[in-house]
Amino acid sequence: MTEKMAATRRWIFLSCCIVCLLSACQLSQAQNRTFEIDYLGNTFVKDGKAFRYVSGSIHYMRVPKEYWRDRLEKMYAAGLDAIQFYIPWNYHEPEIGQYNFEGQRDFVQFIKLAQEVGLLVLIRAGPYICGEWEFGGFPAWLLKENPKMVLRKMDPTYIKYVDTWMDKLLPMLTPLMYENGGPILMVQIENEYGSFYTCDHDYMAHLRDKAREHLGPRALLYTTDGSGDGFLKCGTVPGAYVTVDFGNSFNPQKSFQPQRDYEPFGPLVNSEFYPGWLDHWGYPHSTVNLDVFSKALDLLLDYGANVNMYMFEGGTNFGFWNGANYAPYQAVPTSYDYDAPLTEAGDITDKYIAIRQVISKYKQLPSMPIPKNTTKTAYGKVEMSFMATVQDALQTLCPKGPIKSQYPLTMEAIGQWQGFVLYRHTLLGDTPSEPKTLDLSGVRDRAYLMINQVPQGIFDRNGQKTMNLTLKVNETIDILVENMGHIGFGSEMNNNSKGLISNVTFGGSILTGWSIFPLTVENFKPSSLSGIYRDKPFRNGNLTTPSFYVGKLHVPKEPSDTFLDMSAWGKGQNLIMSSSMINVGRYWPYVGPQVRLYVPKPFLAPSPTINYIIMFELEQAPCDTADKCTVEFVDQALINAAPHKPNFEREETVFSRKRISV
Ligand code: 6GJ
Repeated sequence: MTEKMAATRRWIFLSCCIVCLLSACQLSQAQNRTFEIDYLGNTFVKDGKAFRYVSGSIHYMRVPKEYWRDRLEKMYAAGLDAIQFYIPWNYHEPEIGQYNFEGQRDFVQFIKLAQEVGLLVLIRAGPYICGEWEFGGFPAWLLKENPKMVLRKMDPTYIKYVDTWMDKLLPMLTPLMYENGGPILMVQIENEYGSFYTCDHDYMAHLRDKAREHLGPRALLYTTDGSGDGFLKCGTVPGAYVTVDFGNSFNPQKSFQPQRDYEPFGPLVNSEFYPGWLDHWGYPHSTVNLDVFSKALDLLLDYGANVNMYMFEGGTNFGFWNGANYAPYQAVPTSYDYDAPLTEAGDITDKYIAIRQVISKYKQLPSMPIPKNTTKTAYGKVEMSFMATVQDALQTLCPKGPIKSQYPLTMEAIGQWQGFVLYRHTLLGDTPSEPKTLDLSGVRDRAYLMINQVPQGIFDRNGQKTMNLTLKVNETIDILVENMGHIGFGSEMNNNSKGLISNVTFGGSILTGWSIFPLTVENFKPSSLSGIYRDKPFRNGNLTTPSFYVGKLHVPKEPSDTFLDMSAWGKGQNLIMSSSMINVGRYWPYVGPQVRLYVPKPFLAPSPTINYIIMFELEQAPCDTADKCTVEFVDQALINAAPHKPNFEREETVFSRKRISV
């Protein structure tokens, strides 16, 4: 054997020894990592020592990934032990069997980052997550598979997709469990199941067994329900630790009594203690009193409870991920600020400072300084120019062309899970000369009626659903329908189809023969359509044809966060095309309470790249004169503007307007 061969053999042997030694160390480390419940001691036990956590909710899907570390470090600096967050099914399986865990969707990276920062993790794995997230996390393609599917029970057509998703998701969590060296302490199954009418104990047992199958025999599972025996009787399942949620209470003993009814021993846990609350379009911004909250938090910690603050950092609903609640239908704005201790832009608030002070009474705060707020820049006004009506852009927005159907089809039936669909009908045959009633009672959720591209009025599931007008032969009737977000809470989740969910009638007769265009607004390209067809949209009173407007923003070498003020505009979707196309979110300033959109630094590119600001304006663009056709980038948020007239009241005036034809 040559000297070289001997040296190689020695090197290989040495390497094997090192690998074995490291594995043994990791194994012994993992064997020493335990997270359990001491029922007699009424406490969690981590690595053999009593452990109480104070955690905060943050949603990775609502914070630009470039800012994940910034927010996590701020949460750690506040004195939190852990974070808690949902994993939305629809965010990771956008189409059946197609998965996306990359970039903004890389929750494994988010978990590892949390561990790196020094935070433990509580996972809320669903499949249902609520959270004011689109459809409570359910993929809308479930409604294509079976529009009559009953969610959240052992419905075979539902549970087979749940199993496939859980078989994909849960193995991704196993190596990240605390006992395996990761930061995950516990995994929640379902979400407030006791609040849902199906109350299927077999379903909860099925989810528990599925979680146990993948996470192993020692993983701690938990459930969360409203703090009431009525909720817990359906929301709990043996083998998953019972936790509750409730808001600002000055009587922890009373508030925790329902949990004690189901867990007579073990740690007390409030999994959703609310420093703030959610908003809905058209309703005042929700706030929670600082002093009341601080006192209630202090009482909880003094009582020895484990507490998760929902939300600690809300973030924002980029794109179409806003959810909705029902009673009546109420969609959630783009901002998910939640009056949280960290604003949607990650800024420190007085609530953050108060929480840090309260926590400091019960534990040593980390020595790290509180990270600074990010810079916000007012980039000023941007002149916008009309580019194209939605009809002009149809080829771009719907490259595959329309689906032909005798009757209108729902969005789900044509495979459109979010956003917009244009329904087109050309009037044939003789038509009544006098005005007749056009009935769009099946509108889900808002519709913009155009005839030969001239806007005629707005229909809303909460407001006007009919309109009297005359129609003439060969006129093109376009109905642009907007999905404002699938309902994510309550029994109406089972009645959640979008688009036109029933036939359109005119004078009592059903209109048949439709061309249905599913639209992808992110397909719009600023350069592709400029001035090809016309130099302005059609106008009817204060309504303009749903159209695209584009402006250019140049930012210096180092961009920063900013806020888009579009208060002179009506309602629509904002997109920014810089180094990529970003769907920033919905705007609806005249309804409020949100009037400005948070535009985080990662959405902008430095000069010489041009940041194309794209407004898909559905109702009224302020663009009769160039000096008014602007948007403005400012350095402060505005999410608590007093709502103007409720949107459908405003539309009454529109319907009284006489039709014009061109
Ligand atoms: C929690 O229950 C939920 O677990 N909660 C709400 N529930 C729905 C009530 C509708 C009127 S609203 C705020 C929170 C979050 O949605 C959380 O995900």
